Amino acid sequence: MDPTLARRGFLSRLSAGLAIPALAGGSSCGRSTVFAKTSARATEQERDKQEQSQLAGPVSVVTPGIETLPFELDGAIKVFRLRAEPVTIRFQDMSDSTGARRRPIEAWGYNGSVIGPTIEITEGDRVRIHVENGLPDPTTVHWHGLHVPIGMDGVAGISQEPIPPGESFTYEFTVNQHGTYFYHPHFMGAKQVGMGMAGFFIVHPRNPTPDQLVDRDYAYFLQVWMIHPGSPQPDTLEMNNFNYFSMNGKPAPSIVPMSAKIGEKVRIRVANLSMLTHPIHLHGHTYRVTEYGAGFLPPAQQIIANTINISSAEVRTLEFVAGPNPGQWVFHCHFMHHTMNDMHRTPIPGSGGGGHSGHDAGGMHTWIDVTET
Ligand SMILES: [Cu+2]
Repeated sequence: MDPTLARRGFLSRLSAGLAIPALAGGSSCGRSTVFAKTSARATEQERDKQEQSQLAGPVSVVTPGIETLPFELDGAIKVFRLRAEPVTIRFQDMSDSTGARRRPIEAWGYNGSVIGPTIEITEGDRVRIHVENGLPDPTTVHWHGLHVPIGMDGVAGISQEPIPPGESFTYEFTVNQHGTYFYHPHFMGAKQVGMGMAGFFIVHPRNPTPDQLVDRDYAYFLQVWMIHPGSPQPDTLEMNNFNYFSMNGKPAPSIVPMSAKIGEKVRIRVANLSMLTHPIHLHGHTYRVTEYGAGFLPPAQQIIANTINISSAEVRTLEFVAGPNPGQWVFHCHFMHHTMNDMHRTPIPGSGGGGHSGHDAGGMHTWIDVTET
């Protein structure tokens, strides 16, 4: 089958309302198992999922370690459910020299996950999103970058009253744009975003051109944290100093990595909702920056690079052909202090991939496993 037609077929099915399979790897709730095994298993499952998707056409977005939010159909309306709630996640406890211990972090997220599950739709879709507030504080949800009616913009005190604890609010709007967007609270933002609340909102183009199609489509969300010694709670008053740096709610070596075969076209969508800028670097490849978080850039405005700064509330979408050299090519923030956990240099024994003895870094540091077959 013509791969372009196959991909378009998939997008049609996506818009027709087939639920997207959840990514293996589960929520970001704590795991005290050996992370190397966890990561390897997640990678295998993710590879299986992607290969199955390829048979049917294009791939859906994979947010490594984070589920894609399922939906129900009410006529043509895609109905999603988000519950804002406290979520205990686990970061490396660097007081443990074996690297095995994890410390609980009392974060806030959605549906038991930090970051929240990824919403994935197609341009032209109408969505209804029921938001239940399971937090002790009021909250709202803002749809960052989407052209919604003012009453759906989620800004407390401006476009709606905040949702009290225990109550709900329903957002409904039609999305007539494509690109990589995200959702986050717009009530007590410094606190609630700082507690971890955010998630991807990804919109596929209704009629993609062949150059907008890829074989692997990944998404990573950047966050920073200040977790004081002995405290499980993020310090959301901190403005300058942070000691944990996460991608999809986990610092390395717990970040679920990517994979691709040589010759496959890979897309990585990176969103940053932290208080810092992150220069994101990929080894062994040159990527094309195809999006600044508002849909595809015209080709003449796309640039090539191997490192690009992503400032707060920005998105950069990077595309490249995997290879020609196989290997585990690391993908990380190049502020080296952002590749540490709690100001400690790793490696952590037993945490590496590919048979190596240990992961060389913490923080915002993962890789893409490029293989021959
Ligand atoms: Cu950084």
